[in-house]
Amino acid sequence: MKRGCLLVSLFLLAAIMLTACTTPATTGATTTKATTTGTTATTTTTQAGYPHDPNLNDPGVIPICKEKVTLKVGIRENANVVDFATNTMTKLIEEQGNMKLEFVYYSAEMATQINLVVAGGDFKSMPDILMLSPGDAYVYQWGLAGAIIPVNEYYENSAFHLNIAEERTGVDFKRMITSPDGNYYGIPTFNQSLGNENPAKMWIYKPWLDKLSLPVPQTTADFLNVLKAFKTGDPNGNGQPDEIPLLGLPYTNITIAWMQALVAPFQFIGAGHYVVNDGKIGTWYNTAAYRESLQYIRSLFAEGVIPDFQFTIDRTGYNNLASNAEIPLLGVIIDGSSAIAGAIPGRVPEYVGFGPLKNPDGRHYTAFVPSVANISFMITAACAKPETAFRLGDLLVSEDLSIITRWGTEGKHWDYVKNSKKDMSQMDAWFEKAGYPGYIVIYDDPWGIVQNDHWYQAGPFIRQYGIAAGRVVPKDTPINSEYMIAQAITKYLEVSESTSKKLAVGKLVFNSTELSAITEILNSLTVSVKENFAKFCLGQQDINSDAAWNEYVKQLDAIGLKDVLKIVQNVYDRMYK
Ligand SMILES: [Ca+2]
Repeated sequence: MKRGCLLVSLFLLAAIMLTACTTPATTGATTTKATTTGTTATTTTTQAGYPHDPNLNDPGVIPICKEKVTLKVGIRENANVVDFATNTMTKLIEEQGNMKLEFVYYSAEMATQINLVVAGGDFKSMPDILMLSPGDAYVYQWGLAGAIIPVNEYYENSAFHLNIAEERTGVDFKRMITSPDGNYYGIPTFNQSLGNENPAKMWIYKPWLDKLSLPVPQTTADFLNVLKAFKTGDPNGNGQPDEIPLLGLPYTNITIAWMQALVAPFQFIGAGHYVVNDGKIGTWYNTAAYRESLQYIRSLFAEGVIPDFQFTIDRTGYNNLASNAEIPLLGVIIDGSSAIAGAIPGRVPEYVGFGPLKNPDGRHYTAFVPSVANISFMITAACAKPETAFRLGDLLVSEDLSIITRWGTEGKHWDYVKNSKKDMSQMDAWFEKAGYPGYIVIYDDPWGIVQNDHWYQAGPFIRQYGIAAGRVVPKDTPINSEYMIAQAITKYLEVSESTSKKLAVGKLVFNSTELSAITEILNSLTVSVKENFAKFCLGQQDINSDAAWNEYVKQLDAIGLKDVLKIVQNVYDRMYK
């Protein structure tokens, strides 16, 4: 009881602090832990008079149900989970919920299987709950068909952990799961990831800078000079002009890290097509600023500091050059993924993070790609206890279970740092400088193996930045991709926060009419943007020629760019205005 009271006080204190605080970056370090045991003194948004299912305790009270309730849960089979029915996480949930979970298994094609049932109209044959992320189009389609139910009133009256999750993340993720009819048809997975949100991070080979007595470049102009010096100064010392100053990963999508990093000093760029400016939807790839970035990138190709084979190299070719055993060949690597260190074995500590590059005229952006929430828990029309089912989903997004579903049993596989069984003086928090102090300690990571401790992230969970970024590691942990990201990211976070976040378009939920109107046009636009990017970079089209540029812009309009932007504007207004 004492623990419950303390936790409630902490929660209230945290809630007050969060109310007073409007900087999203600081909410990652929130230590709110609000599962209360056997007490009714909880804070909820429950409205007096809402006719709750009488078998339910107040939101946030454990157990959820007064009398035990059985729920049928539709879930994908997972070869890495021995048996959901006997799983340790299941047992914990059944205890906290006073529930019995009966699993109904589907194949990897679960979305297609469910869609067939929905089309057949036999909703009552479905389990009470569907745990999968079928994508917004299916969610809305199934909701309109009446196969899954809207849960807006439960968000309003019966949510507990969802409300705390909103405080933990500092994001109103409900916006991202709002269907075109205004309904929420489920509970989401929302995983805030610093690394993924900032995909175009840069590392430079420090021994070459030292050899040539050059400082770490800050601006686009510095950067060009450094790359030229790498090309001509033989910094690897073998007497051969074999240095590749900059080589990026193969250009496969409409954006790729190296391109984003080089466009960003001129024009904000995200991961897809759109940019928002004071509520107006546009794109990055038809602006005068993008043209300037192309002029800059063309100059890098013209100087030979990015090789022309950038546009033909594949991943194997890239890896071979990056990991060349005898002598280092690559000056700068640009990547967003957790595979960075794997590409440069033996040289990881020698590549130091830098950027984002500043434009000498003062422009400074990062490529910023906001984390999105996707529905991964739906209650079907077959469910006789929908509010109880909702409470199960609400429980799953509690901080504890959101960690458990990835890292296993608390106290055995991991602990919050405050409960650590390790000597914390021997542990490092790599992201502390970026604003994320140590938060959890992992003893033994049951991932990538067959196990029966957790659900392998099936179903919903919500994790704020501070969880993954707050993993502490033993001081003798070898430098790896995580370390590289931690070492590079602080400056990216600052610039994202100050200039780029507000230009990034978050999740857009389309209806099927909108989706079918834009899909083919977007595919054609992607092809055109990619082809023309390559041609301008390689000098096959002259970016300094107004005629060539105007022709490119005209081509985009002919494909239907304006039509797409008009539809997307409507969707954006519907969701965010
Ligand atoms: Ca050389």
